[in-house]
Parts: sequence; structure tokens; C-alpha cells
Amino acid sequence: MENRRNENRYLITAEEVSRYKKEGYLVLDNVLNEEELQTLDYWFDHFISGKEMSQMKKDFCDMSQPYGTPLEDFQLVNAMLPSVYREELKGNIFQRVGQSIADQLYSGTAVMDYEQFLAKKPSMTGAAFAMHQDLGYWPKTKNTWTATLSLALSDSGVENGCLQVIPGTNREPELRSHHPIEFEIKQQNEQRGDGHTLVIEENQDDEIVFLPVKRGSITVHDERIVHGSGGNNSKDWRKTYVMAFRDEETVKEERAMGFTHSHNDTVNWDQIVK
Ligand SMILES: O=C(O)CCC(=O)C(=O)O
Repeated sequence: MENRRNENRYLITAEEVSRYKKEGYLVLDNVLNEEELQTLDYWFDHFISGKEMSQMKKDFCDMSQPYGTPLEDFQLVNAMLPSVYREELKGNIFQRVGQSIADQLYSGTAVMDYEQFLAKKPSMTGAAFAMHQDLGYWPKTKNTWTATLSLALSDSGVENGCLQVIPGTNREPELRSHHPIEFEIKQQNEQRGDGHTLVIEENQDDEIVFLPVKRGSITVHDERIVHGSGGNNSKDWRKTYVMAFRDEETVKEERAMGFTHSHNDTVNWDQIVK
């Protein structure tokens, strides 16, 4: 299909919408152009190099290692909620185009719920994102629908740890059970506190599909599909800008529980029915 982009809109087809509903994910090629991507590169590198880390506390962390890991040892660098920490990112081109994609996938009032920058350093085989379902991380809400968009700021393939999904797991009747990942903590660092990362048990018949994408392309996944990513076995960074859209009422419900997707939230999970 030619000319899918029109200003802030990226047109998706009815066939793509129904495939997304069935399989729980979608790959959209060439969504943002080079000029647009360059407006995001600066901020991505700014955050990932740790320039905002003193104010971010746990929102600047490594998703593959425990909180407290020294910056120089980071492998899978995660900067949560960048537009909360830097106003300049509010309403950026990814958010505007992403909004149009979410609006076409779901009826209702999609709003941007949260975003994060994720970067896998080159040759970091441990920079893996454990397999999970996003709902496993979140409190229970009446409505759960979510379109999580991952914009590739670098080419992403199997070698540098692209997104991987298990199609159809979005239709499993129950969420799989999630448990905190057991990090291999070095003896001298045993006091470092846990990380944020959860992991599921995989089933023997799970069939993983890898989603390689070029810079400027976007993958979309829903809140129930099992997904994650492997380590970086290449000499290049993998750079991804993740942004999740949910229904306006769902976001209000989350916020009323004190849940903002910040790792600094002090939500009392015992009082939130999961
Ligand atoms: O892109 C990745 O490596 C994983 C991201 C992820 O799990 C997510 O966006 O929910």
C-alpha cells in the first residue's frame, strides 16, 4: 500500500486490524522517516547515557540486572517515562503517529499511558528481556486493552536481540503465572535489592516468532501476548522507543490506584486485586 502516512496519521488496513486481534501483534514498516527519527535520537541518547539518572532513581535501570547495578555494568538500559522527566518529549512525532495507530486498532478513547527507552549495548549477551505478558506487570483494571508500540531507532534483528513473540498466547483464557526473575547476583553485591523484571514459565509447545525491523518501523503488541527479547550478540546497539496506549478510563483507574508505570511508584500490591 502506497502513501500510508498523512501528516500525523499512519493508515493500517482492515486485514491488519483483524490479524492483530487474532495473533496479538503486528509489524508496520517505514512509519517514521529519517528526519523525524533524528528528532528522537538526541533525547534517546541523552537518557540512555544516564544524563537524567540522578532525578530518575529506579526509572533508570537495567531490566536484565538488579537495581543498584553500576552504570558501567549496564547491559539492557531502561529509561522509564522520558516525557515525564523532560517536557520537550511531550507530544512528539512518535506519540502523534502512535495515537493514530492505536485509534485504528481499538474503538474507545486511546491515550498514551507510558513510554520507555530501551537500549541493548553491543556485544552484551545478557541483555535479554525475560519472556512475559504485559498484564502480568500491571494491576487489574475493568478494561485491559493496550496497544504497545515499539519504534525501532536502530535496525533490529535476531543477532542484536529483536522483539520475539509467541503468537496466539493473547487468546489464552488465563494469564500465565509470573514470578520475579532470579538474578545471578555476585557475592559481594548481595545487598543490592531486587529488580523489576518478571518472567513466565514457557511451555514446551511454545513457538517463538522473531520480529526483525528496520529503523523507523514499528511493532505493536497487545497486553496478553507472551513476548520478550534475547541478548545482543552483535557489535551494534539495539535501540527501541516503547510507547503504550490504553483506554482513557483504564489510565484513570490505574492512576487512582497510585500506579503510573514508574518504578518509583509505592503501590501497595496487596490492596490491588491482581
Ligand atoms: O523490546 C524488547 O526488548 C522488550 C520490550 C517489552 O517487553 C515491552 O515493550 O513490553
